[in-house]
Amino acid sequence: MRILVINGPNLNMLGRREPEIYGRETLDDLIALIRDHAAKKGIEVSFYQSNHEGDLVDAIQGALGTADGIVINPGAYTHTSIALLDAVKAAGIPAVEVHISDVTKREKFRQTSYIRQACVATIMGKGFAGYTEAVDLLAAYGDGK
Ligand code: CA2
Repeated sequence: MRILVINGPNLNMLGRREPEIYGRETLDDLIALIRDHAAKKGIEVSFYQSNHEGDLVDAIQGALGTADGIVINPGAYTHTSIALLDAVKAAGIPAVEVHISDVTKREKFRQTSYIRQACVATIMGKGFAGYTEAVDLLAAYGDGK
């Protein structure tokens, strides 16, 4: 099982601003948490972060043939990007949408998710634990196939 974990715009700023929403831990801390969790389960994980929509599209397309599942926090592109939705559909790889915060309890503009309709599940409001839950979900999904 190989899982690609993708983080979108501004998630490289984790731990540096807005700790009341996103916590005090950094993107490197998040990567270490997922890496340790996956290693215990024998799951191969790789990581990608970009602030650029087209680069995220390229990363999703690049998962074809190299990953069996995608965990994606598209950041603010969740709420705007049909290109990311199309990329997940085109790749045809099971994907789980993750948000650190509970977007349902935030501003109205965060209530739309384009990518959601191409994802097998959405996990939100669980902090960094949402990513490890997504890894487990994809592993179980893969076993069921
Ligand atoms: O809750 C999430 O994970 C979000 O995907 C995070 C996005 C936001 O636009 C979505 O609505 C919900 C923003 C990521 C920004 O991350 C920052 C981290 C630290 C400091 C500033 C921004």
